[in-house]
This record gives sequence, C-alpha cells and structure tokens, in this order.
Amino acid sequence: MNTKTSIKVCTATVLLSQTIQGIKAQETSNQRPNIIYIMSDDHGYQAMSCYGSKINSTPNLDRIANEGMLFNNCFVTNSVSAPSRAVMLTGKYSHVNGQLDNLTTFDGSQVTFPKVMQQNGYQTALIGKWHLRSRPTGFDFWEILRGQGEYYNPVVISNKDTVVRKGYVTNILTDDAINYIDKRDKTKPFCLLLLHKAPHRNWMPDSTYYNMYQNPNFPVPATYFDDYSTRTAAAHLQEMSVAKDMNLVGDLKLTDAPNYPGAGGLYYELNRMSPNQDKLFHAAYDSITLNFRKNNLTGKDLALWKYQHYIADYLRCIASVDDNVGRLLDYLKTSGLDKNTIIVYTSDQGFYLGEHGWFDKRFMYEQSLRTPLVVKYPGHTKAGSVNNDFVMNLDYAETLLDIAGINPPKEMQGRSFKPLLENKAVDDWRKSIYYHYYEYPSEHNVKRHYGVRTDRYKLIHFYLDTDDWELYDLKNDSNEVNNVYNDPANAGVVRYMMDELERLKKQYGDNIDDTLNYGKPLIVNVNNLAKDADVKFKYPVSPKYKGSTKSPLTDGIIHMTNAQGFLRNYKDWVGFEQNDLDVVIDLKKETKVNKISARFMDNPDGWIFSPVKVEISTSTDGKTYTSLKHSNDKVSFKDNVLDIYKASLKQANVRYIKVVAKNIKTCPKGHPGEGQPAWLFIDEVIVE
Ligand SMILES: [Ca+2]
Ligand SMILES: [Ca+2]
Repeated sequence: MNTKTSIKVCTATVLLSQTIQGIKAQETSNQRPNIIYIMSDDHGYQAMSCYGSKINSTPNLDRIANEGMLFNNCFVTNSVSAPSRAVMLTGKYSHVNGQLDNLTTFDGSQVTFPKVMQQNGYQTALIGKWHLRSRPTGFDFWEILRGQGEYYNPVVISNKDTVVRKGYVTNILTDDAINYIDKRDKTKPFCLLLLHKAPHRNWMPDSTYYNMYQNPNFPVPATYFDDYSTRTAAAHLQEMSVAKDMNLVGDLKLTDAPNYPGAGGLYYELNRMSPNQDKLFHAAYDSITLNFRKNNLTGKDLALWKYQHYIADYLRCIASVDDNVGRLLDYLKTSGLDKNTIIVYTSDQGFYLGEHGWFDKRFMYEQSLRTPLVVKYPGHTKAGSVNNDFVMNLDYAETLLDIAGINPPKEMQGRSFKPLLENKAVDDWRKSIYYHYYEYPSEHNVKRHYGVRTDRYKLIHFYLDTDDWELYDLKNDSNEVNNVYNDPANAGVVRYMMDELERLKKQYGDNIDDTLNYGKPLIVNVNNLAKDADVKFKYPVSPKYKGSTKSPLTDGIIHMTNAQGFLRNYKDWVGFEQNDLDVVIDLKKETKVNKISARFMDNPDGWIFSPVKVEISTSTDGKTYTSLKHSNDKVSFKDNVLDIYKASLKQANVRYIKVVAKNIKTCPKGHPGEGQPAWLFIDEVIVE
C-alpha cells in the first residue's frame, strides 16, 4: 500500500465516521421531540366541536384531535387558575405544592417539569398568562402577562423589560410563540408553554369577531333554571349565577352606563384601547345596548338575554384562539417541525356555560372538573384516537418528561399517560380521581370541598363553615341535579365511596385536618353593648352590600382575615357607594362606656377605600354631641388593610353614639377605576 492510497482510505474513514456521527446526532434530536403545550384559560369542553359542541365550531383545535388523541375524561385537581397552573408545573396536588388558591404566591424554588427538562438539554420557554405572582423559574426564555392579563394592548413582562404591546392578546402571544420557535437554538429540542388569556372573563373579543353570532340564539342548557332543590348550601350560596351575578356592563358590555356598579370590568379594557379600537368596539356594542334598552327585559327573559350574550362573547374569544392555533399549526407544517413536535391543547380547567345557571368554575361538578385535552404525538398516536381513561392535569409533568425521554422525579404524584397516547391498554390505570378546592371565602363564594369521582359516582364533602355531603349517580343523572346522599338505598355506595375517598387522601397525603387550620377564624363574636341599639343611617346603605344579619353594624360579629388576607365575604359588610357613613346608634338608655371602635376595610383592588376622615362623638340627649379623640390602627394583611378607629372614654355615661366617615367618593387618579364611584365598607361599631 502506498502512502497516497493510505491517506485516501484514512480520509474516507474519517468522512464516514463523521457522517455516522452526524446521523446519530440527527437521530438523537429526532428521538427527543419538541413540545408545544398550549393552555387557554377557562375553555370548557362544551365549546369545542371535537367534544360535540352544540354552540360553536373549532376546526383548528379539532385538527389536533384528528391527527392525535382526544381525552374524554381529563380532570383537574383544584378547578381554579393559579392552583391548576401550579399542579401542571409540579405534578403535585395543591396541598403539596402550596398553591391552594389564586391569592398565594407560587414557590418557584420547587421542582417543576420545565426545570427538569432544562437540566436535561431542552431549551424551555414560557409565553402568556402566568398568574403565579412569583417570577417564572426553569425557563430559558419567558414573557408573561401582568396578573390576569389584559385583552387589549396588554402589559407584557419579561426578564428584560415591561412593555405595553399594541394589539389583541391572543394574536400577540401567537406571534411571539412563532417568533420564538423561529429564532430558537436549533441544536436543541425545545419545550414551549403557550398560555392564552382567552377566553377568561370579561370575554373581550378581537374586533375581527365582533360580528360573529349576531342576534345570538344558542341552545339553552337543560339546567339553566336549576333551583338546586336537592343540593346542599354551597350551590344555593354561590355567587356565579349568570342571571344574578353577571354584570350588565362589566361583563355584558352595555355601553351607556359607565357609572353602573361593577362597570369597571369593562372600562378597565376600554380605557386601554386606542381610539380606533374604541371606535370599532362601540360600533358593535352600542347597537346591542340600544336594542337591550328598547326591549326592557325582566325575569326569565333578562336571564336568557344574559346567557345568549355571555355565550356570544365567550365564543368570539374562542374563535380567536382557534384561528391562532391554526396559524401556529400551519407554521409548524411549513417549517417541517410538525413531524417531530408534540402539540398539547388543554385549558386550566373547565367552565360553566350556563349549566346550573352559572358561569365560572370551582365546583367539583362535571363542567368545571373536566377539562378539554387533545394531544398530537406524531409517529406514536394513531390519528383520530379517543381515550376514556381517567387522566388528570396532575399527569402532565410526568407525561411530558416521559415523552422527552427523561425520568420524572419520584416526588411527582401523577402518572405518565404516554402508553395511553401510544394506544396501549394499561390494566392498572386509575379508576377514581381525588379533588380538593380551597379558595373560600372569596370571589364567587364557592365553599371549600373535596371529593372522589369514579366512572359511575361522585361523592363531595363541603366543609369549613358547613358539613354537607352530596352523592351523584352520573349514569342516571348526568346533569347532577339529584343529590342522592341521603337515600337509604345508596348506603352501600356511600360506604364504598367513603372508603375510596380515604384511600386517595392517604395516597396523596392530604390531611384535611391540617388544611382546616389553614385559615384563621373567619368571624369572631365580640361583646358589643350596642347589640340591641337602634341604628339610623343618614345616607343610604348600598342595597348590594347591606350585611347578612338584621343589624350588621352592631350585631357583635366582626370579620377576620384568613391566611389569604381576605376580609371578605363582602356580603357580610355594610357598603356605601360614594355615600358617607353617617350613623347614630341609640343605646336606648344611658350606659357606662369605656371604648368605641369602628372597623373599616381598605381594599383598593375592590374599589374599597379607607375613609378620608372619621369623627366619633357621643351624647346623652341626642342633641349635644362631644367629639372624641381617637387613634387609628391600620392592620395590614396580604391584600387587605383593616382600618380600626378607637376612642377611649373611661366609664362615661353615653346614650347616643355618632360615627361619621367621609367616603373618598371617586377612585383616585391612576387607579383602574379612576373617576368611578368609590366604596366605603364597615363591619362593626363596637361599644365596650
Ligand atoms: Ca382559569
Ligand atoms: Ca358586624
């Protein structure tokens, strides 16, 4: 062999080995697929055509199902935004990851699936609604919406800056997702979380869709006028009724009443709009408003009008999500990425679209317990598959890690459903699911509860300030209108479900007794000498917040905050819309008094402000009043301030007590409700 040949052979070998290595590298990256996890906010499965929607069509979301798998029984562990997001990231129940409700701050130091992916060579990105308060961890790139996010010209926060972006939120987030994928490091697989704000309340559509669903006439759910006759207290006391709690201006966008209580929900968005966006909005909604005023609807007709217009806006927001998902799918196809990219589409929970007369979520009933889930897993899932196994948002972390070829951390509490995606039967798959909801007292007033669901039955326990059980036979009562817990015929079923509940509580380490102590007492009884006094207000109390007892200002019940910093339930407080508090309390006879205190709420997020001035005075004849010196203690909680004015008297003889508190009148400059009516809230004048 001469030298020349030898060199040639040698070069060929090097070339060959380089080529093999190249193929290997390519194969490795082929085996490690890209992941795009798309989650919208509050998208109920009833509004997806692949789930048999009777009210809309979602051709692009259906594409994911048609090319992949649709899950008929995907459940969440705690049906509300921030907790659901924390479960998705950590693969752990709320009582383990600490995010019990929307008000706590997520502990970002804990293990999440994006972090584990990052440590295993994935580039990770987060775009959209975060809602966990703490800064995102585990992402190479992130940009999030502020708080709940805005529909128009949203504020977008990233690790670099905070900017107001021009345009409509769903379009912006999709643009950014495509832009991210386009500019990513192409040597590594990526995992992108694209978290849409839509179709969250107050359902502001993109102007492109304003003309969809004109004169809406959607089928009305069979339970829209549900009277909850077999249900326990929780269903009766909720505040998420379309007829009662949905705001005609803030939610349903009547354009002629900017001072209507609750209008702020709408004006917050309108005030963000450019003149042209505002013009387009009014062009669409002014005529709806005119028609509404002309018809003067009341009772059932009004309730139905509200349903129709709620659903129309909700679906307009979803049309925009659907089109944008289509745009992303088209981009993946054009770029060839579709062959090795998993697409997940889901929602953070389900949503009531008029079932039981409701909007919102929270309850363990089907519409909010179940969430849509469609997954495209190219090369692994038979196109158009349907799965009926019980999967949960608890499983997402482990499933995605499994798909990426990474062993999930042992501490995660779900289970990978990759075998289900591969159309394999799994004999020991779970046959029941465990649920636990905590956010109470809070918005929508849904009591705390936990429960278990099997394919046939659902057992729910409402607790904390109540002790109520409900049982549903889902086979014979799919609408969940017959609570059969007390039917002796079901004693055996109840026993079986109780056992199953105990088993799951143990399995997931949920000690309910511990979580009972999670909040401080919600109400406290105090000795109030004014308990039987006559109370006269100079200016009217708002009919919306007039307290929940006969004489709320002097009933001896004061409201404490729980660990969430909530001084609510608002309904227990006495509220004044723009009015001052000017009250005379007549003890009906001269009484020795040592101390008088007045407790106010300061919660500017709820448009409730501390009084600008307080005067406490006493009298023996009801004519001549002596003004008292008082102290002012402000007690801060997470989101609320309790503002207590206290005057000491030292055994003075008193018959009449006058408390005057000046309302700030309008929300101050820079507040989202700038110029709108401000509220004054008081819960007790304590006379000791
Ligand atoms: Ca949500
Ligand atoms: Ca009270």
